[in-house]
This record gives sequence, C-alpha cells and structure tokens, in this order.
Amino acid sequence: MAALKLSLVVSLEETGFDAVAMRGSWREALRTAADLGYDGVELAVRDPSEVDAEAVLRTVRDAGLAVPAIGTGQAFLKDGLSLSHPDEGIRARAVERFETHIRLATRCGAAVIIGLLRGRISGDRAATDARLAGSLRRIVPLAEREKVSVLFEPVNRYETDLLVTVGEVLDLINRLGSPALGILADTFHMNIEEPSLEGSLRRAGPRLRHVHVADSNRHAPGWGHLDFPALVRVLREVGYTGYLSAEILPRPDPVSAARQAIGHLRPILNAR
Ligand code: LER
Ligand code: MN
Repeated sequence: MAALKLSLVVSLEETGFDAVAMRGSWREALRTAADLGYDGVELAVRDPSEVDAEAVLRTVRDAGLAVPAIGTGQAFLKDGLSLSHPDEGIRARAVERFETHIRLATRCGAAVIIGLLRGRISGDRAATDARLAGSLRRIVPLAEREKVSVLFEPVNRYETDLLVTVGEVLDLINRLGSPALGILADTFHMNIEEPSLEGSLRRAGPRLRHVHVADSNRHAPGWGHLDFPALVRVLREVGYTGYLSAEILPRPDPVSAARQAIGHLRPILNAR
C-alpha cells in the first residue's frame, strides 16, 4: 500500500489568510518543513508572475521536498479576483491568473486549488453557477493539456456561500465531466458542513485528489477533537494515496504548530 504523505502549507508572501502556518520568509519555511520531516510543501501563491519560480523550485528540490499542490486563495483575498464574478473583466482576469498558476504547477509537478477563488453568490444563484461553470470550461483545456489536476475545494459557509459541501462540488465536477477536475477535502470545512466526515470522504472516492488537514478548531491536528486515526482509515479504504497537507493556524507560533501537526499525524500514518 502506498504510504500517505505529509505536506505543510507555505505562503510565498505575507498573507491575510489566517490558516497558513508558515509565511514571511519562504526559504526559512521550506527549511523548517524539511527539518521537521515533511515530505512536501503546498505553496500558496497570489500571482505566479511575481514569483522567482526557478529559485523556489531549486530550494524545494535542495531541501528534498515535493510540491503536491498550489493554492490560489490570495488572488481572491488580495487582488479581488473571482471565477464567478458578475464583472466579465474580473472573471477574465481570474481565468488568466489561474492559467499562470497551472503553468507554475506544470513546472512543480503539482495540482492547482480552487478554494476561495470560486467567489461568492452574487445576485441570482443560477447565474452565478453559470458564470463559474463558464470560467471552469475555459480553464480545463489547458489543465488537460498540461496534465495538471484542478482541485475544487468545498469551503465552509462562513467563508463562502457557493459550494460548501462535498456533494455540491461532486455534482459540479460530474456535470463538467473533465478528467482534470478533482476534489480537495479539508477536514476543517468538512467538520462544519458534512453530516459525516467519513461518509463524505467515501462519497468523494476516486475524485479525491488532495486533503487539507486541520483539527476541528483549525489548530494543528491533535489540538481539537477530530478523530484522525478514523479519517486515515477511511482514506486508505477509498484508495487515497496522496498528501495530507497541514493548513493550520500558526498558533501558539508557526514552528510549534507545524511540529505538532507532523508529530500527531506521522505515527498515525506509520501505524498499520
Ligand atoms: C479556505 O479556508 C481554505 O481552506 C483554502 O484552502 C481555500 O483557498
Ligand atoms: Mn483548505
């Protein structure tokens, strides 16, 4: 059985998004992730055109790390881009930005995440859905050509009102029918929205391509009340062989949170 792997979310720049343990100096963050024993780093990237991809990739490789996924949420939070925005120009810029994320992902061997970048319901729900589907249809040909997975993440109701459950996201993915589209399950969001975390992971089944882990309160695993051994059992049952990526609050401080996440999860992954 392929071993599940652990990654840590690292932002390449200062971020207003709270659940990123490591931010500020990305070089230092990569070193910390490697020193703590992580297998990979998930890079949160606002604008790939402002990133020295060569330098980042070299540092990642020198540290012996992989990049399983690239997050895009800061393009929404900082730059106001949204794939479902009623303004056609903003939507077009969101699509173009996402395409630069796909190109960066190709170089990293990573998938790209649609979390907050999906936007919010504006006006009529059906019209919002249609705008989002239109943007996704523009994105998937490049993703398919580049063989990059586009990971759609259900996000809890306090952060967006558009597509908050695994079931809703699966419906969207099935409607669009592209093999490039997969689902990202985030234990923090699922704990708020899903009737059963285990049931929803089973339902996602083969579409599940990435997992964000935080405990019930978004602190590092072990500092809340989620049952991680049970979740890992289900992930194995459904044949998931990817990463558990720690997207956690940097509390009491970034390094302690990152150390706690791997300290709690590694023994669970190593246990048979
Ligand atoms: C937002 O809360 C989140 O979980 C991110 O992964 C989405 O961009
Ligand atoms: Mn997440």
